[in-house]
Amino acid sequence: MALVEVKVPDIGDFKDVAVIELLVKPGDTVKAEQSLITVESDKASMEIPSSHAGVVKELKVALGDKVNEGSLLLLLETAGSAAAPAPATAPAPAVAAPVAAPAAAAPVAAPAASGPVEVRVPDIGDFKDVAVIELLVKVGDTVKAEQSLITVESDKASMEIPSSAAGVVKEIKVALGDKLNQGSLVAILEGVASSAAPAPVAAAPAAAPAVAAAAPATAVATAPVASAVPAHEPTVAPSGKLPHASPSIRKIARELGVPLAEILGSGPKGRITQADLQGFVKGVMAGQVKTAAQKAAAPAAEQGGGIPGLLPWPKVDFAKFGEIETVALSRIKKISGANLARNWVMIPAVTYHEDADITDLEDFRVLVNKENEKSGGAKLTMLAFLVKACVKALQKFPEFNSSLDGDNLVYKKYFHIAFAADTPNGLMVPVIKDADKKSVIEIAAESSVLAKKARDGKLGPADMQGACFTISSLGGIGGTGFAPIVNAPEVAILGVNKSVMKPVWDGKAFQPRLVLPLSLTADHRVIDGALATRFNVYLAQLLADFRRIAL
Ligand code: CAO
Repeated sequence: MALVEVKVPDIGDFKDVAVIELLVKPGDTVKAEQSLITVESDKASMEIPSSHAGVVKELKVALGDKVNEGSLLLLLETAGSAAAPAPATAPAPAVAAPVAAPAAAAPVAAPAASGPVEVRVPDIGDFKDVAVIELLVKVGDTVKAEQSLITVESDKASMEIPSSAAGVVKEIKVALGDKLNQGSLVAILEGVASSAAPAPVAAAPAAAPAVAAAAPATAVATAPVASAVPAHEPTVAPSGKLPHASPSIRKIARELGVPLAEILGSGPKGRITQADLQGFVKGVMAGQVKTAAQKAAAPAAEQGGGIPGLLPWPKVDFAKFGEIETVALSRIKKISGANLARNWVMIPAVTYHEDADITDLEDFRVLVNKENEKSGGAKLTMLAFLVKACVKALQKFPEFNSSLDGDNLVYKKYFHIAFAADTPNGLMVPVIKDADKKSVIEIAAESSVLAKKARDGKLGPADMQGACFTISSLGGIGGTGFAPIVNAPEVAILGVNKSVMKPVWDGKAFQPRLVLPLSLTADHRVIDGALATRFNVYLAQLLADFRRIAL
């Protein structure tokens, strides 16, 4: 056993940076390069990693302390004297590398007093091909010099790229996912005033394990709830996770006293965006979300899921009864669980069943697909027909295209239809925007692209926002009916199972017909049983004779 002093490594020009987070405590076992504390200057925050593996014996810093290169952070008990991989003052490991080379960074955008100004990525050190993960401004925004324009991220760190000039954003030259390097063109400003290119602002490295789903997603079989939750909706992250957020977000959170660790990030890898922060604050203000501190202070009666009078969850020592294995719930499951529970408890939902005769529609689908096989056209899916038919039904019954907002009902005049997609990362719910303006073929092609993106973990938050109504199709798998949970703030969801040939009485004889089981769950506060059944009957009529869509 040897006692090792872990010190702040080379952090470039950063001086007197404040300790804003202690990520370990005495007794914790840490790996080499594991983050120990987070420090922050006015420009950047960064995590200081451990130079050794071992057990934390004593912390030598407290929150608020100012540290510099060489400051003693903690004493670590290591396995042996030879265990030290590098002295603490050796060059900083990559995660703490001062990628934000402060104002010394070479000016990249040519200063200009007026006229268009090109803003390019300044010197970002050794970082290459960093992906754009957030666009922080949009065309038409007025930005100040040094205001962050985009966030980029490598596998080690994220940083904000600031504007080299003040002005109005005329054009944004990058998109989410683009890979950038020093000198890459970011935006064109209508120049008002300019300065030398400021330094990029390094944010804390991605602390949470990479989650392929960029936005909230659900992994629960009966409802694609969380995945369709708009990114701004207040969602609470499991506590104990390191918040993954840019310095500016951290700063705002600190100023407002917002517990960042309790916010669920909807950005890539769970990054907390400004919208997430605002959504959380709004949620707390509206009493829809409780912080951990508020929950702890709540009376015992409220402990059962926040519902007065509900018993707490039973605590059972299962090991007393046989062998067990405990596996932590995935992040996606935790998120979706919270959303499902809320929707289940808060929505008086009823499921209505209907059979649709899709014999002719399926014949037509097969025929068109045969034709398209020769011409190489897109494959028509039953889902695409369902989307189109649902749009028509939503137009006829606008209550289904609404959302409750307190005592008001908000009717949407647009028709964005979400569909559940089963992926290796859990259930994702991409949204086909303006489905009313698209043909069935276009919807089929778009849903196939979105489903692929979902399976590849490439859906962005925008792909999953704004839904009016959701279709959950288990038709490719089987089943005869189910009761999907309404995906708040939507008011209804359509479940679909596998179509089967059934004998259907035509008044004279039984005929073999292909029957598609529909299960519509609706929020009874908005939609009563008669309306729901009318919707279902109409939907079944449309599917039975698709010519009705043209009426
Ligand atoms: N009845 C009978 N067969 C059906 C069918 C139905 N209702 N729906 C699809 N099929 C068939 C398809 O025609 C396809 O057959 P072929 O390969 O011979 O053409 C096969 O089943 C597989 O289809 P699919 O379901 O993979 O494709 P899709 O375009 O119809 O659906 C998608 C796309 C994304 C909805 C689907 O892949 C998926 O992920 N479904 C699961 C969704 C889910 O988990 N929902 C539960 C959420 S909890 O509420």
